[in-house]
Amino acid sequence: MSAETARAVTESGRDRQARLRAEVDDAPSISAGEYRGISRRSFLTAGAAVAGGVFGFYGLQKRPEIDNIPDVTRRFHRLNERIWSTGFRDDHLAPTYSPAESSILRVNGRIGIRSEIDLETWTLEVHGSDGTVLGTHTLDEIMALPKHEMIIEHKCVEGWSQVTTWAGARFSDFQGWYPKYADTGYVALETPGGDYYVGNDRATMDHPQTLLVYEMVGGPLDQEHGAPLRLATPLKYGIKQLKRIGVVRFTDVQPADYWAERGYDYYAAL
Ligand SMILES: Nc1nc2c(c(=O)[nH]1)N[C@H]1C(S)=C(S)[C@@H](COP(=O)(O)O)O[C@H]1N2
Ligand SMILES: [Mo]
Repeated sequence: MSAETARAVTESGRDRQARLRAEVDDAPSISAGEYRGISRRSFLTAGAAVAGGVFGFYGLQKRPEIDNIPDVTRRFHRLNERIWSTGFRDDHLAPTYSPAESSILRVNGRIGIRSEIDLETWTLEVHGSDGTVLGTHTLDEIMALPKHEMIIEHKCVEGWSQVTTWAGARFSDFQGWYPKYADTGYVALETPGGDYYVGNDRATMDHPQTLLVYEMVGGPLDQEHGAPLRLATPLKYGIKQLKRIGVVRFTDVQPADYWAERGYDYYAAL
C-alpha cells in the first residue's frame, strides 16, 4: 500500500482539515475550533436542536463527517439553511457607518489572485449547475447596472474587523439577467482558474447589501483587493467574499467551498 493510500484509509476528517490548513500560507491564524467558538454556530446549533427536536446537540457534534459534509437528512439540511444562512435577519439591513469611520481595508488572503491579471481581457463567466456557459460579461456591462454604495464593517474569521466603503452592482440586479436561475439554492463563485472557490446560499445572494464590487472608498478596486470584481456582503465573514470573480455558477447542489473543506463553518454567517 502506498503512503498516499494508507493516509487516505487512516486519516480522520479532523486530521485532513488540519493537513489542508497547514498546506496554505494564507491559513487563518486561529483554528477552526476557535473560530466556531466566536461564530454563532454553536449557539444556533443548540437552538436548532431544541427548537426542531431533530437531533440532540451532542449527537450533532458527534455525527460522522465524510469529506466534511455532515451526514444529515435533507430535511435537517433545509433547517440548517434557514437558520445559518442569514441568521434570523431576513431582509433587514446590517448596520452602516459614516464615511469618517471608513478606510481602505488591509489586504488579507491572496489565494487565486497572486499573479496579476489583464483587467482589459477579464470577463465574468456565468455557468449552469452542469458547467454549461450561460453568458459572459465585461466589467462595463456590470457597471451599467444601478450603482450602490455601502459603508459596512468587514469581519474576518482571524478576529479583526474594519469599516470600509464598497460600491458596485447588487447581485440581485445581476441575477435579473438570469431569471430562470433566480431560485437555485446556491450561487458558487470561483477565481479564474478555480484556486479559490466559495458557495453562498440564495438568501445571502438576494440580499440588497450583497454587491458585485468594483470600487473601494471611492476609487477603483486594486488587484490585491479583488479587481476587477469581487463580492462584498455584511452577512458573511470575509472568507465568503471572493476577490477576483471569474465564474458565477447557479446550482441547487451545495458548492465546494475552500475554507469549509478546511474545517470552517459552511455558512460563515454573521
Ligand atoms: N480570491 C480570494 N478571495 C478572498 C480571499 C482569498 O484568499 N482569495 N480571502 C478572503 C478573506 S479571508 C478575507 S478577510 C477577505 C479580505 O479582503 P481584503 O483583502 O480586501 O481585505 O477576502 C476574502 N476573499
Ligand atoms: Mo478573512
